[in-house]
Amino acid sequence: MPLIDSSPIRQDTEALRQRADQDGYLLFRGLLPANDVIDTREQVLDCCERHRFFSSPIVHDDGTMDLDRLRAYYEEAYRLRSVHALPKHAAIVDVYTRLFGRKAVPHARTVLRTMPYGTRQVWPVHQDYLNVGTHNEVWNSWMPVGDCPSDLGAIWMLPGSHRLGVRGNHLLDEKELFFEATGDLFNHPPAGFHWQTDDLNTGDVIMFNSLTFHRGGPNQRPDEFRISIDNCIQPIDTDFIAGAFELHTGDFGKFNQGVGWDQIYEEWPEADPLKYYWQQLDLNFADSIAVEFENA
Ligand SMILES: O=C(O)CCC(=O)C(=O)O
Repeated sequence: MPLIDSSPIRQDTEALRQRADQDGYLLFRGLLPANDVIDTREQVLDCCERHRFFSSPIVHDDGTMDLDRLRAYYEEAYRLRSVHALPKHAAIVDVYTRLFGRKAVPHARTVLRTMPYGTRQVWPVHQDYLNVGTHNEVWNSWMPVGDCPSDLGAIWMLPGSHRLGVRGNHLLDEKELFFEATGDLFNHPPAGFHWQTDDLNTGDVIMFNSLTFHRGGPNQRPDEFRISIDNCIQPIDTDFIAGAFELHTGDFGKFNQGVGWDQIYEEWPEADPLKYYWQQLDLNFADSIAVEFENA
């Protein structure tokens, strides 16, 4: 089933809120200027090239990725200003300002994902509150960095599932953590909802509530990488966790170790307003909520 494009109701606050309440996600086709996305894509692909991703595969025979090479690449790509700027584009923030009815503050912890063909290390079904440590009006924006047909491994949504609230999650062991090559899921999506995805194009952005169940899709295109960025955001007067303004350390918790924003910003313009922007804001911080696992 295709995802619904909310572009026609983008300026209609009431309609936006109703759809957000009903579906737990909002897709906007062509929200970002294509040039900005293409420029980011070129910089990321250059980085892939420098790390020989195209000439020397980074996926092992068992479907796991070569984490040492992925880390070296990620730590370089994470310094690209456009990787951080794209998901904080005014067009995105404006939608959230309308949706929340007050200032929306993006997390600094941008996530760049570079998914090779053949890996089984694909995100399984989850709700983002697990990662963001809170769920009070937190949303995530997911954008392909370039065209992303569904077989390149777009994102899958379970519309309406946010209405279930916080659900017990299974703690997955190493073997279960990701899709197997068959695409079977190991986590347990709630019953009564229907998975939806779509071909996504340059400039499209999917926004979803941190309680909406979703998952990544496996990249089934040999020789191509699925490149995407995701970035959470929440209203200024809600509680933030400190991690929202820390560097993303990779899905395996071992990237960007011993690195701080000063290093990330090294090549950025000196008076760049994107640097440490959250320090200018009066924000409340709280501890992460305790996540309970049914099988812990
Ligand atoms: O990009 C993916 O494959 C998964 C992304 C995801 O789960 C997220 O952004 O929370």
